[in-house]
Amino acid sequence: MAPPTQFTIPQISDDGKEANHEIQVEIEEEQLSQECKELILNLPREKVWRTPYLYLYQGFWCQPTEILAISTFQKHFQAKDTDVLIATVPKSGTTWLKALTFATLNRNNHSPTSENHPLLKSNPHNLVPFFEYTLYSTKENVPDLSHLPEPRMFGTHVPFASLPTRIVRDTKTKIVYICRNPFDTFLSSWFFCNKIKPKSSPDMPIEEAFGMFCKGVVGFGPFWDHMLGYWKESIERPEKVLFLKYEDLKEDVNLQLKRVATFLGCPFTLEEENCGVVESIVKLCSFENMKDLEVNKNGKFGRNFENKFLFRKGEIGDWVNYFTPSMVEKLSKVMEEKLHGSGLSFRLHLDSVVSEAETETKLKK
Ligand code: PAP
Repeated sequence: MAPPTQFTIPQISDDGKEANHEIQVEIEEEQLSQECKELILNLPREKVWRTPYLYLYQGFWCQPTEILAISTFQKHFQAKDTDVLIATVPKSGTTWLKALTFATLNRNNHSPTSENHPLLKSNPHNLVPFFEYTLYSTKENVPDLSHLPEPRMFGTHVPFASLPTRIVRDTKTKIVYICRNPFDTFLSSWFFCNKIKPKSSPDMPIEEAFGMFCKGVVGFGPFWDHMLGYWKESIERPEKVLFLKYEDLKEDVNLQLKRVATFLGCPFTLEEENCGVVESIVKLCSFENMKDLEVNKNGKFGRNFENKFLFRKGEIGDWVNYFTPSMVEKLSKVMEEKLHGSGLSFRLHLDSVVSEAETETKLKK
């Protein structure tokens, strides 16, 4: 059987020479096409920490290289009815959901108990490639994806409103979305950014990163717009968008996996359930299993990011160990203000579901 397609993107070195902010800006702008430079010059921007600036593009914040990739993706991607898109807020369970979906859709080709399963050799980001980081990451690179085996699986952090109509309207492409309570999402993101930053840059103080997060100035944010875009669509078109939460997967991943399989038109049969296929996929994709794989301990993806940084704790509620009372109060207020009335709520601890209206009161107890 042919091995699954692996996707990689060009590496850029991090030798610690990114001397200062201005030089970094120049290097970055130098590498961009004229078209992109002009586009960026007219966009609102905010100075951030890991990269020189984030730009407000189509209502969300991202880096210049991402803008270029996203606009190429928007122009060129040809969707198919059988495509599956894993859409996520960064640091909300992307790696996990990609693994679960890949294993589920390929279970007839690759038994989840096989010693040669692709997920034992490859990181999920290489098996389910991102549009913006992998497939359209360079301006010369407009890939021909038409020959990939179906169903094709792709990943993206792009907000719903910026997905091309070919995905959203013109085809039956299915979208599985995951997000996570913003407390843990922020914390996971802060840890990750401190790990992948150039060695020469100082660590980002948590208060500073948190301030930007609460203002919405974070990659692909504001987080509330990101969540609400997919949330509303999942309510209006449940056959198009399946909306998942990291906390629900943590609580009962078997149940959520069955929902994913049914949504994607390949429900588990009774026989499969009796044979333990669901459990085998869950075990294969578990945090403990994936974290200990050689590829995830020593492999790299994207721009020299180490796979091991994708596996930190994998828990709900680690934020309690880092947030000060004022941080709790601030983010609770942001959630209340931005999510109020939407019906979207999050589990902040293992043992409680906290709605946006209740968040502040509960946390003060
Ligand atoms: P990405 O946006 O960079 O792809 P993403 O996979 O969405 O990252 O999120 C990483 C988080 O998912 C990490 O959370 P933590 O920092 O709070 O620990 C990571 O540990 C967690 N994670 C990764 N794989 C799994 C898994 N198999 N099961 C549960 N959680 C996981």
